[in-house]
Amino acid sequence: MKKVKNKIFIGIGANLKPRGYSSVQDGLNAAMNMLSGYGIEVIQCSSWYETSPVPKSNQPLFRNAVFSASCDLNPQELLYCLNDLEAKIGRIRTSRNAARVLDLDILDFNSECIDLENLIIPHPRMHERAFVLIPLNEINGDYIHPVMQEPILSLIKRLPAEQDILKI
Ligand code: PH2
Ligand code: MG
Ligand code: MG
Repeated sequence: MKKVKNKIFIGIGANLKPRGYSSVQDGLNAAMNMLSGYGIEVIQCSSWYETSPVPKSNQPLFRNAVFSASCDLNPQELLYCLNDLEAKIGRIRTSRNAARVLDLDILDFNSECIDLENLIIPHPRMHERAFVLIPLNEINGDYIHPVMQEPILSLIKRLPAEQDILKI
């Protein structure tokens, strides 16, 4: 019998225009269209948001969204595919919070709690980031953080005030 597919939530963002693309958003749209080539089928994508960098810095503003998707990949394979797609768009990894042409982060995987050497799911900082919680709430208002066991609206209420986020 065929196993049901994994249901995942992914955060997507960027604050630099990739080489060969006309804008930050053009690079993000290209990435969204390349997901199916990895067996990642998008179910629903939130609106796009313009967000201030977290932590606050003089980096350019980000574009962010969150989407749900289905796949047959395990978490490690999924991470490998997302890193490969980031590299295809032209991401070169430098320091942790450096400006980037594409970032694809696994936020949630079947609501499981996963703690591997190179991969922690749910994303360990998602609960403190408006640019994740607000788009996630838009597509899944019933979301409950699998580690904290806290509903998404309650997490949003506890966000620090200084994170600017504007629906485009
Ligand atoms: N990603 C980060 C760090 N800070 N800030 C915003 N607004 N959007 C992001 O996607 C983002 C960030 C690390 O991945
Ligand atoms: Mg990230
Ligand atoms: Mg990342």
